[in-house]
Amino acid sequence: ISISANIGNEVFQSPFINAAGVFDETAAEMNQILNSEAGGVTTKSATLKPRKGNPTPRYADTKFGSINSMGLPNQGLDYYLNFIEKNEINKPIDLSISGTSREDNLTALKKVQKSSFTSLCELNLSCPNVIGKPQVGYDLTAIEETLTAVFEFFTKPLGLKLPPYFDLQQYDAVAKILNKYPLTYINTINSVGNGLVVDAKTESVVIRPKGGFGGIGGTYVKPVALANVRAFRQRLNPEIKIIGTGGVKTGLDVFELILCGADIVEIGTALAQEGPHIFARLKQELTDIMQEKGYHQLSDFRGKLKEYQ
Ligand code: RRO
Repeated sequence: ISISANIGNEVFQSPFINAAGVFDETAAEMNQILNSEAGGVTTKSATLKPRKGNPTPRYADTKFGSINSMGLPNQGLDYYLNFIEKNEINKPIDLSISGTSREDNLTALKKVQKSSFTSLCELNLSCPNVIGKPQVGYDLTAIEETLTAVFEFFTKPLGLKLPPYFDLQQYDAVAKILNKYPLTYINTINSVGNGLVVDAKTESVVIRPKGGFGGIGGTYVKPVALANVRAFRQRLNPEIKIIGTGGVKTGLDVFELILCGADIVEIGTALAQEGPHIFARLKQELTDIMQEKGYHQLSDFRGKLKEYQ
């Protein structure tokens, strides 16, 4: 059985990697991902300069997932470019960029364009936690203007990290815009922004920033992730690949996202809770399911979700 998958010119020997923001702020963490059964590594969304992020506590595990308002703590783009340059990494890299303004995103992407980086670059248009900055992914005009500006100079493989959408006409409108550009992939979904978790015992919120509001991940969001992957697969040009992210905890979750059309999947909350050995478990569980169903490769079932006639 092969569980390899391709995005652009990159080959993932296994179809799962860390989601941006989990086990990827420092070189030590990224090396743990690279030394696991993960198919590649994603870097923490980078800004031009290092950032400390929001005040703590800013992440909490909950029964069915997590809530976070990290606020983009990261070591700065140069740190991640340097990590990639200095280490001979033999797995695909998902270099995540998340400037806090369009100008910063363009400056960052110009830097990536000039660098020796050749793997996948992902522009995060969906961070819900930078105080005072709405998610660009919910502003269709801003998406279009950003992409127009980016593709005037950017020629490396580019992906977009999108927020979850909840209306079928939103998918139509977003896909219509994305299909006009030479995107290599999208990554859907980011956390479900600005949820609220309550601790009844203390009668309090569980994270400090923004009065307790934060991005929700984990089991809660799996149906939203499945829907976003499926809806975009039905609408995007076939050349645009899809990274499916949201609520993956088991090999069965990986199977379901691929059935909806994901090329590979990313793991956030479950990786934060279980650590990088989760990838060995996912590999075992996914291959067991494929064996039982008689599938030899991911393309045997990718996107083949059945509907009632
Ligand atoms: O750092 C964060 O607060 C964060 C980011 Br950039 C993001 O894209 N998604 C998220 O849930 N948290």
